Amino acid sequence: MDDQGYFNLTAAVLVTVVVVAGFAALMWEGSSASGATGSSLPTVERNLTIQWDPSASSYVYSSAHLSVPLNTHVVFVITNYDPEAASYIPSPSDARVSGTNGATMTVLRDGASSVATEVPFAQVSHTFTISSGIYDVNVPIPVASSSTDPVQVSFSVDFTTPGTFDWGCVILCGTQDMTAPGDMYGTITVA
Ligand SMILES: [Cu+2]
Repeated sequence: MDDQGYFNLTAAVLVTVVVVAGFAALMWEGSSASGATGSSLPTVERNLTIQWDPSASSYVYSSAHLSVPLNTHVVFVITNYDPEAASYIPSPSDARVSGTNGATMTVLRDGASSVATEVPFAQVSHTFTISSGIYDVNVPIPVASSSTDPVQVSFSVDFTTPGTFDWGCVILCGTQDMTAPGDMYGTITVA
């Protein structure tokens, strides 16, 4: 190989390395941003658990009152231990995902993750719903595999308007008092 050929080969390898590295960086950006889909807002995470509460004799959300900073990309992770489906779902839209980034959620069950836009009626356990007019979010939470093998749902919402908004479960899921804070209802403060 003459000098010119060697130079061309070196340049080609260099260009390939730069292109591959750039593409890998793009892929990493996409995969690390958990539902961000291009959001430039800082990300915070909020975790909720739906678990059996002996004193309430029902499954309840772990936190009633949430707060998130204004102008953030909030990733919610909800872990559900309830294996029972709700007895009554008032509207078909209660079983569909709406108002989240991409109008999707990610479901993690038994180590397998999938993106979903709805949950079959017979498998809806609870919902996480905000109907404020400013934030209109509905996420159907599927049943757990068993009471010791939870299902995990994650989704993101960008909060860019301040205020305090109600959230709750909007289906008949068997809990005694649907309006008791800390049970199946609460508030989210954006400030
Ligand atoms: Cu519920």
